[in-house]
Amino acid sequence: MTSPLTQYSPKQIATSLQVSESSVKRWCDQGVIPTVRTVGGHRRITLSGLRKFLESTNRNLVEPRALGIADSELEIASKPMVRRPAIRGAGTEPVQHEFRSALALGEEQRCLEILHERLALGWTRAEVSEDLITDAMRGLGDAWDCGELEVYQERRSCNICARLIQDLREQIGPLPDSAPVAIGAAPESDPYQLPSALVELALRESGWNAINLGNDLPLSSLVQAVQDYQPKMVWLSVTSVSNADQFVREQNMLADTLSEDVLMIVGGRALDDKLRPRLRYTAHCDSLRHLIELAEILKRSR
Ligand code: B12
Repeated sequence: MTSPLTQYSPKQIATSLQVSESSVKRWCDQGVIPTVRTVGGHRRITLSGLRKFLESTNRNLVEPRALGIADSELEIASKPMVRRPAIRGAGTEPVQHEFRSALALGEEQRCLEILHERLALGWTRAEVSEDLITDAMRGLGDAWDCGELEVYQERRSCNICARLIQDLREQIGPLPDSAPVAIGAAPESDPYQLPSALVELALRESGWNAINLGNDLPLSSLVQAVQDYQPKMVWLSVTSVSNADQFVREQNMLADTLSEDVLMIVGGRALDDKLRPRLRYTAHCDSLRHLIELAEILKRSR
């Protein structure tokens, strides 16, 4: 049985919470985690101090075994240390683990804080979104596929992400009238909302007056929008295609209506090696980072 006075280093605590060691040290120095010092001045956290921290911040341990705490000991505290869901994903950084876990639990405020902490470190909104939101939604999708997540958790996560993206978008503020216009959407029968919203965010951040026209948009309506907006760029985000022949026909019709100086950028997980060669477009991007690099080059060359 672990004693309440057992001491842990910030590194062990960081691993158990799946956050960075520097976050733990900061919390120690701010008094958020009750801390004792060794004779040599090193920070140490007792099990009872850790419990107080978990209670006051409504957190749970992700990896209790990093502290040598057995499952049977998890309920020794007045409040049980409930194991947070460890959602696997491509991102291995502690902050990505924490974001995925907070999102799965519906902790919107914590997700927002994590995004803002990253922005404060100098990351762009596009980078932060791709590293945290895209990564987490993919991880949650896999967890749902493996039966480790309830459908409602996936739906709730999607709604939270839509609000987080909206928050990041609002921070950018209005763009000058001289900003080049870009419009885009996810095509008819594609229910996915987040990718096109993220493309809009990334483009706005790099100075394009980007307008996301949403998901499940008939391409004939996008053709009309091209006439109304006279954009310099049109994007399509394609995650799901129900009828490939019809999609190819309509996408090519859209491409044909664009004048030569209008860029057609396509992306999305449905554009595989079979579908892509059948489409007409200026460039294919598989990520926001890729898009930004391209958008910067294009803006400079105009
Ligand atoms: C949320 C979600 C849904 C929601 C979407 C709700 C909404 N309002 O958006 C709903 C409930 C509709 C849904 C339904 C289904 N889903 Co679903 N879904 C997901 C999930 C968990 C997240 C999708 C998401 O938003 N990802 C985050 C975005 C931001 O990431 P992204 O799409 O990769 O986009 C990035 C890049 O690709 C790129 N990009 C994308 N587009 C573009 C465009 C341009 C121009 C550029 C530059 C870049 C770019 O940049 C983006 C940002 O980084 C995924 C898991 C996953 N791997 O993504 C499953 C997933 C896609 N779904 C899946 C399945 C199976 C389904 C259903 C069949 C389930 C069912 N049995 O009903 C249905 C099918 C619906 C349909 N008609 O196709 C599978 C697909 C498996 C496959 N073989 O294709 C996945 C992979 C889950 C899984 N692991 O099994 N789903």
